[in-house]
Parts: sequence; C-alpha cells; structure tokens
Amino acid sequence: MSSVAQSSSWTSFLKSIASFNGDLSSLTAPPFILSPTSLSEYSQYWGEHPNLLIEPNFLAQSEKATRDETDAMALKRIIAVTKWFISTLRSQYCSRNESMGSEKKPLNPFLGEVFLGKWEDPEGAEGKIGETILLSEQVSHHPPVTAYGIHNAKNGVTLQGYNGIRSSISTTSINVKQYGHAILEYKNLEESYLITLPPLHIEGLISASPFVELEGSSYIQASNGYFAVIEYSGRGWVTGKKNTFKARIFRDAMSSARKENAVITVSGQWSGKSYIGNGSSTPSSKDELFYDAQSSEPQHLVVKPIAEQHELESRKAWSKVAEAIKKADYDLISEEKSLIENKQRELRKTEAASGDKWQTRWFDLVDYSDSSVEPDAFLNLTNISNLSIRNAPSGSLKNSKYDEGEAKHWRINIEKWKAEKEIKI
Ligand code: HCR
Repeated sequence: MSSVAQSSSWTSFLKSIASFNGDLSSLTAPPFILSPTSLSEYSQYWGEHPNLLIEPNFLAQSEKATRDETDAMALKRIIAVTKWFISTLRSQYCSRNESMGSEKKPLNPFLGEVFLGKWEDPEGAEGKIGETILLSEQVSHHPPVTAYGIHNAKNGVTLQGYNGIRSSISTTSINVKQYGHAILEYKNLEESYLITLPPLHIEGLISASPFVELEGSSYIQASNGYFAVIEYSGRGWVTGKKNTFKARIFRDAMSSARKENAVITVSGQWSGKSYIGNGSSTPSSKDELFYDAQSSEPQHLVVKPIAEQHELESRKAWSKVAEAIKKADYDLISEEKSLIENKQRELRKTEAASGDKWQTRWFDLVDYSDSSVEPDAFLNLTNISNLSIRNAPSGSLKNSKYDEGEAKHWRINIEKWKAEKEIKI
C-alpha cells in the first residue's frame, strides 16, 4: 500500500466517508485529493466534440426519400447521437485521472455561480460547424444542482440539461445516483433526443487512488422512435476490461424488452475503442470501428481570462482557493473557502430578511405536474420511452418504485441570456 494510503489524513478521510450523511460536498478531504476546479465546470464535458454533436444535422433525408430511406437516415442519426454521447464519457469520467493522476473532489459551486465559454469552429471544419457556446449555472446549492445549455446557432443545435447527485457508501466504494437528464434538439431536422445519466461508483478508496466506474444503464430516446440502451460495466465483467459498455439500438422503446430485437449493437470501451455491427450479436475488434476515444482528442472550451470575468464566474470566484489547492496549503484553502462560504451565508440571511429569494440567471424551473405546461420535447420523449417525468434517479421508468413526487426540471430561458447585460462569453 502506498504511503499516501497509509497516511493519517487519508485514514481519517476514509473514516469520515464511512459515517457521512450522503452529501459528498460536505466531506473534509486531504489537500492532495482536492481539485482546483468547480463542479460547475463539468458541464463543458458535454461539448468537447462539437463535430460529433453537430453531425446528425448533416444526416437529413432528401425531400423525395421513400419510407425505407427516411427510416435508414433516422437510424443513421441515432447511431451518430450515440457516438457523440459515447465521446463525452472520457472527458466526463476520466479526465481528472488523466490530468491529475486520480479522481478528485471538485469545488462545491455556490448558488448563482456561472461558467461559460465557447468552442470555436473546429480545425478543418471550414466554417461548416461554426461557434458553439456553453452557459452553465449553479441553480441550487443544497442539494447541489448545475444546469447548462450548449448552443450552436449556425446548425440550430441545442443541448440542455442539469445534474445533481445522491450518494451512499458500501464497504469498498462510494455509490452515486445521478438526477437530471439532457435534451438534444436539432431545429432543422425538427428532431429531439432525451438522454438519461448513468449511476456510477468511486473505487480505489483504500489505496488512495480513487477512480470512477460507470454501472447500470442510460437511455437515448429519439423523437423518430429509435431507442438506445447503453449498459456499463467495469473490470471483471464479460470482457474484464475497465470502462466497458454495450449499446443496443432498437426500433422503439417497446422492442427493447428483448435484446434480440436490437437492430444495431456497439461494444467496447468508452475510454478506448468500440466496434459496431448489425443485429443483436456482440461486435468485436474484427468488426467495424465505431469510436476510438484515445485518437479523438477533446476540443477545449475557450474561457475569458480571469481578469475579464464577472465575480460570479467560476474561475474568478474560486481563483484564490484554486491557487491555495495548487500550493497544497491547507490553512490557506480553508481561509479562502470560508470567505466564500461566509459571504454566501450572509447573502441568504439578507434574502430571508427581505423576502427576496435568489433569482436564477438563465434557467427556469418548470413544473411538469402543472397541467398548464405546454407539451414539449421532454413530455413527448418521456411518453414514448415510458421514462418517468418525476425527480427520480435518472433513467427511472414510469410506474417504477421511483416514479413519485415532484416533476420539476431546469430549462434554459434563452430570452434571459439575450437580455444579459453584465456577463459576456
Ligand atoms: C461524483 C463526483 C461529482 C459529480 C461528477 C458528475 C456526476 C457531475 C456531472 C457530470 O456531467 C458527470 C460527473 C462526473 C464525475 O465523475 C462525478 C464526480 C466523481 C467524483 C465526485 C465526488 C463528489 C468526489 C468525491 C471525493 C472522492 C474523490 C473521494
């Protein structure tokens, strides 16, 4: 066992995990496990392959297409959306390991914290893709919830969503259920996709080298009917390789009840190579390459220099804490963190005294249990996929044990962004 794993700070961190209350952000972790990055920045991982995000827009059927041709193009598009989704996973779940040597505890965003930037037209795209922007906002602090919108005006493509987590502890790992979903809309195609978020667990705690492994399933429901089920597993299951997945695409959600009904199957590692084949048999490296995460480097978001940022912008707000983390100066970390936390406490007190609740900046909470809510992509896609509209763990089905309670979801309000005067990309 490494000396770090045996150190008293790590042992007491493990003890605090064993007795924690479900809120990972409240754990006091040793400096070497702290990330200088706020969780509000994680929204950027959805957009680091703009070319793949936009690709379905270039797969429209011709106006004179027969029914079969129309159907073939719809299938091509859900395959392209699945490829884009798989391409996001390496950044979402491996990037801290790759850049900092292990999974890290991110900074816990404060209410109203924002993170924004743009992806420029990718190299070699010659203006075909154009600029893609990201708006991310911390819409709740307790529990932490981050909402985001990613928009490419040139191609009429918008991805929006939000995420929160609930955690529990088992003997060797931290188990995390994700709450929230993403909605991907292609305006020119008049097509939308609902994407659910997979559960995960954090392994490697005993050896002080935590890493994320995905588990269970996530779903992609297309408005054209096609439905993808992506199953995740780690080392020791089927291939015995880490970060393994199998994606099956079905004609519709109903036919996904039998795996043999799959029209396309993709199999491999989301952090490495995956292969694609027709039908339900599992493709292998002898089949067509689907995606190679290692040979497709992420395109990083362009963010304004800190000096030009607003005080609510993540990197500016956390800059002193981030510097202290980089220096591993524990006293300075807690001093700088306390300044932010105390300011937030004061703000909440003032709001409570005046009765003025904090107003979110670019996102609205839509209550789908309210019958006056206009039918939208979310209601249509949950209807055809039989997915719950409630605030249940992502991917819960209607009439399952989780399908109860409120149905409030965060949605971007583009008018608010257009009226934004203080914060610029
Ligand atoms: C669980 C996690 C915070 C949440 C992170 C989420 C779920 C956030 C939304 C992104 O779209 C996807 C995503 C990726 C991350 O893998 C996941 C984080 C992994 C660890 C972190 C914990 C709060 C850290 C706990 C401390 C550990 C290192 C012991």
